[in-house]
Amino acid sequence: MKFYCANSDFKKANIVLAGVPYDGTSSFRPGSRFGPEAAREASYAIESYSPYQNRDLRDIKICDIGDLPLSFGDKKLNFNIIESFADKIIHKRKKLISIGGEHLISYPIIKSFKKKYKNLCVVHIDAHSDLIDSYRGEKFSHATVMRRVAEIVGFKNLYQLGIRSLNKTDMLLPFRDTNMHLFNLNKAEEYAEKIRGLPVYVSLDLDVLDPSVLPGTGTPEPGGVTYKELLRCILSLKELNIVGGDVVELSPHYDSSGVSGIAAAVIVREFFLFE
Ligand SMILES: [Mn+2]
Repeated sequence: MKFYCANSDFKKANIVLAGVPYDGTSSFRPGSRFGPEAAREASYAIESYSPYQNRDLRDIKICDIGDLPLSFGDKKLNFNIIESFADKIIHKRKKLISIGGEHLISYPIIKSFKKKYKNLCVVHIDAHSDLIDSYRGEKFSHATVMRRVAEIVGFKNLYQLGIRSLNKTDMLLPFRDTNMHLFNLNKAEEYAEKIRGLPVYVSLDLDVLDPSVLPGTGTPEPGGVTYKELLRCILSLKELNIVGGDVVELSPHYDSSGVSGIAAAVIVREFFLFE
């Protein structure tokens, strides 16, 4: 199944959508490997037209290339598959939008983008800071991913929003005051002003939403933002030079209503329409 209206030929497409169904380091409950398919399925329940942007998916060329063929257990092998795939898409000058999978999938993708864009900025929207240095002995985990990303792009080029679950030590990081905004998304516009013109990668962990809005995720964290707040934040980034992005941590089986998949599908649609 392809994402709704994402049926362009690869050669003609400006945007490539890829599913990255990996959840090997999920610390609490796995299941995000089923995220990409759930988002695709849910995309048939929404309209191709966005009233927020007055644009329609039918008017743009998106190629859903399906899910990357990943291993369940071999993290390094998966990193290689994901990174070399991203390399190819970037080389072809297409915008890559990925659906996770757990948050760790952002690491090999951002590594690839950083090779191409020396001054890459990352906007990270999430309930969790994902900044600890190692989680239960693992340097590469969905709980450490933004620490690893910061090591690649530089802490000052990482902009965090919506964080409400973190370690006390995160509060002592030198970029805390300028680049880490807690509890809400109110600094999105200010960040956007700062990074205007620079190449930007947006990494969106859906658990930034309140669990009452999006229960279908692996590490739900109460006290989250509303759907409208997230949408407003996303739309405030649309004038930026967004070179790629991901939507991660949709874990559909924890939400029997299916509404989480629909929330993810609308967000992905809005990302597409930035183009
Ligand atoms: Mn998270």
